[in-house]
Amino acid sequence: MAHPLDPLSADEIRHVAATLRDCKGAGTHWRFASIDLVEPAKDELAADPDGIPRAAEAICWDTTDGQAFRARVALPAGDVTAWEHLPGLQPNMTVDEWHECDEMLRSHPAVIEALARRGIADMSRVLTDVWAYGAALVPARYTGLRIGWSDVWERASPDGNPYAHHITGLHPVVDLNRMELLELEDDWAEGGPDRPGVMGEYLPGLVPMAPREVSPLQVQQPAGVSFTLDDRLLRWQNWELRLGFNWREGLVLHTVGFRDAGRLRPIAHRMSFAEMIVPYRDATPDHYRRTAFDIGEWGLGFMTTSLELGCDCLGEIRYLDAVLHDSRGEPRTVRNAVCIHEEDDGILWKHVDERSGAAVRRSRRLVISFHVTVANYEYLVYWRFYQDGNIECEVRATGVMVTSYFPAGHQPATGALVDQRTYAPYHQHFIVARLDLDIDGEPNTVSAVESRALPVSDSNPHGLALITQETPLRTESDGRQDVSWESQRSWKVASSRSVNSLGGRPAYKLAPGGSFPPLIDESSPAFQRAEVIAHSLWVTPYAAAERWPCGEFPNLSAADHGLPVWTTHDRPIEDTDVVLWHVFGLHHITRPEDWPVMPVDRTSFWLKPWGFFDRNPALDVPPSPHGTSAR
Ligand SMILES: [Cu+2]
Repeated sequence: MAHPLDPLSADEIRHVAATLRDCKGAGTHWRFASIDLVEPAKDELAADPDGIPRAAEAICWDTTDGQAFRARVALPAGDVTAWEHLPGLQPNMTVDEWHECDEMLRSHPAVIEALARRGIADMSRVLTDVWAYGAALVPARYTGLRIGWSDVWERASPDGNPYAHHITGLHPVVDLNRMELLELEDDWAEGGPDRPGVMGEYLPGLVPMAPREVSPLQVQQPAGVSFTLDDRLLRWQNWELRLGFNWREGLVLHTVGFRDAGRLRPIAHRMSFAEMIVPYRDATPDHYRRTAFDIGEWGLGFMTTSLELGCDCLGEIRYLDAVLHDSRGEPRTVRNAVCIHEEDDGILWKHVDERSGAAVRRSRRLVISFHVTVANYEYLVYWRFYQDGNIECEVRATGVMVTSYFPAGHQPATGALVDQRTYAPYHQHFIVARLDLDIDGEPNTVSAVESRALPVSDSNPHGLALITQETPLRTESDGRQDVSWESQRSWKVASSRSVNSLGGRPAYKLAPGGSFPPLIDESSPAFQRAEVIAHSLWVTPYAAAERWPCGEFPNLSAADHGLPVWTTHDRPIEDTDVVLWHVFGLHHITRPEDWPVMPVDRTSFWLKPWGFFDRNPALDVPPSPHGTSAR
């Protein structure tokens, strides 16, 4: 029997699509943007996890008139329990549209002719890449259409890097419902700049260099792994959590707890990435529309790719598949979508004593990861659990940067030169982690903790005294917080009920490591659609419906209908069930070393116990069996 948090099965997906075809006429001319599990609300789950009926929600639209609907379908009965019209809203982009648009454009006479003028005749080496829009940038004559705009790229050889040779100045604008080219922006001029000679390859055989020598490195666990995976319930070194997955957030961590002296203590009810905003900070005609919402527009789950043993993950691996669907409602399985494995992590703790010798413990961590490919870019997501109660969330960005070329002597100031007359625009990757923490259950209070140096005085004659100041965040306006170099601010999420053996409130701290200011004019359409990027932390009281910080439908959006709207009432957040929205990511000032394929850039945040345990919770980690010192 499925657990109420288990993702929809292939049969359930098929059943929902068939039901809506039969009962609502969502047939040939319709697309399914998403078919997803309706997750039970927190109180339902707490009351009786076995008695919760399963249900699905689907967002679908009629491509003939563009009208979108939200459907609820009860499972397994297949009753349509709700059917809501969503006037004026554009569902997320689908992979099918991306492919169908590419096919349409590559066979379109106007595109073929524009490329021929540039001396490009082999359409099998051409790739188009449709992007979603912000409403403010859509020409008024196309308002209301499901509109996209595209780049055109050419591979230098059949297997060459698809994103190495930009056809700068050529941009199709398309109606995705009619799958029609609306117009072809083309700045080609006789005698204009020719395309530069670029070395944009990364595959062996295409790269003009021999591979370096590296000796083999193997990871072995002769006695097997020390975690257990019972369906989707994962247990490892006192940690216990349940793994979810959906089209939008990709991996979801449910009911994360730590077994402490025989008691399972809750830490998080649910953790995931709720939005990713990537504004390109370049006003030139080739790049000004480029603000991606990789989660709300495309979906990390839909973009998830299969992982391969020995390449993506090393050692003793357990995988989970992900079951998704296409825009016709047909299930599609991503094999090995989520990887679970243990890693050695160097030293956990150590002390060398003259008398008793060295006592050393090696740290081990449990890693749960998935990889997404969003057209040219890859995001690799790692949730890591440690023996000392720490949780680390790391994202690595890699793949191929967007580039374009320019006439000699006219390099735009908004990017870095990476190859001959080729530059990569500066851009930012803002990720919004939604952290529904329950430290020792509910309720919790979040405080900002800051370090302050006391002034020199009679009691502080040497100016050494350093104290911390703890400020409880009482309402949502207090909950808007920024990182601070000056005060080394971090945020403490403390239980309002339980007390540790030292008399304090058990807590976890959110230690930011990858936050940066938005550095953007507030009148910018990109900012208007994603006001969440203004702060590194937002705190809200839990509300089941509040899941998408830039709104549920960021595709073609004009404003941010998420956090800025929810928080206008300035609700109390003290002593309640809180949700933290942490904005972190990469401020990507591009550089030649990121070309032609980018070595991973990393960003992360940590959740660290802070009085949650009475002492170092990793005192019981045994010494390594093969160490010469047995201590
Ligand atoms: Cu980047």
